Amino acid sequence: MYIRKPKIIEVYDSFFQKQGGWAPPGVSLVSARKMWPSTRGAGAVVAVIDTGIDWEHPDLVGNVADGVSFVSGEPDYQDLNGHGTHVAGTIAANGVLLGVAPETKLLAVKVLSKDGFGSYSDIVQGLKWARDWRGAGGEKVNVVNMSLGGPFPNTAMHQEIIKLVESGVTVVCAAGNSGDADPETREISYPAYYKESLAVGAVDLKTGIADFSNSNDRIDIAAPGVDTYSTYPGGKYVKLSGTSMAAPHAAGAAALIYSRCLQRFGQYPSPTEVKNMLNYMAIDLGTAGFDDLYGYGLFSFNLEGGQAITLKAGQQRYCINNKEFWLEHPPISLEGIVYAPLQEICEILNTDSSYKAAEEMVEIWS
Ligand SMILES: [Ca+2]
Ligand SMILES: [Ca+2]
Repeated sequence: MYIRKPKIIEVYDSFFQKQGGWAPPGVSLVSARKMWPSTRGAGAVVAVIDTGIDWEHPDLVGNVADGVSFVSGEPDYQDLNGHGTHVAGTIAANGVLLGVAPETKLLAVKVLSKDGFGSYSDIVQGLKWARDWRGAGGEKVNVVNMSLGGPFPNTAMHQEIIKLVESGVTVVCAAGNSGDADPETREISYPAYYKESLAVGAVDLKTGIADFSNSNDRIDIAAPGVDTYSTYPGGKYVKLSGTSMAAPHAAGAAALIYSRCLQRFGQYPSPTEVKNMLNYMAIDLGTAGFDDLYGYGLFSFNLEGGQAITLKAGQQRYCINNKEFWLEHPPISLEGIVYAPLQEICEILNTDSSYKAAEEMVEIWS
């Protein structure tokens, strides 16, 4: 069982210090901000099964409610790797950088060592700890994020995941990074491939599939997982890539759904309801309908469900579900790939359009 330690592309120490409450492009692409007027994730708890969390990071310190370490030689849940802190920030950073659910509480469940390795028995213990955990007010874990995986199934881990789901917990898993951008070849990783899990593939900020993202018949949804900005130990912010970065976008989205349902209906949704909601709201990408690369598509709180768009270079006219709309700037074609500005894509998809870096262009699928 392992994570691929992603290559750090850039480290930002000072750039973000000047910003305030900045939602990174991935958080914008899943349109988290559309949910924030009703909920920012309060009342939901997400357990991050990973390398621990840097609980002293200024953007995480308010949200890390508890933690535990099952890694021998690492007695506390401080993150000595960086992976878990990055995952945690995408779910619930609340400071200079904002995660998908900035008011959700995090539990740091360390099952992977500073080198990114862990045993199945440690992971099983971590999952059981998350299932048994109760907060001071009787809170329970709503969502488990597992940005980890391996090629072989493990019965004990599977049994524990089944128990979690039966007790009302949504288990969100990274689809895996062994992909080849080819839907015809299947890459399988566990726990993502268990039918009880919510398997998340990665797209880039242009909504194209990440070439490393596993493809198979149990991918649920895709989420941003390329050049993802998030928190890093030592008060830092870095950009990382991997399905490990995509899963926490979905875990944060699930936390928003748990929080909203509690607020609106006085009870939490079932994991099946959460999964159906995430799949329903996904924007259909790639070939029409469910496919092995994108699953049901890019998850976003567009709230319309099931829409697919087709844009053509040089044409301002486009259709969503047979309804006609017009673009301000027609998409352009570069080396055979059609691009449109990210801001316009956000508007078309009815996602958060607050991300306005003019130079960012988005690849258009057709
Ligand atoms: Ca493949
Ligand atoms: Ca599709």
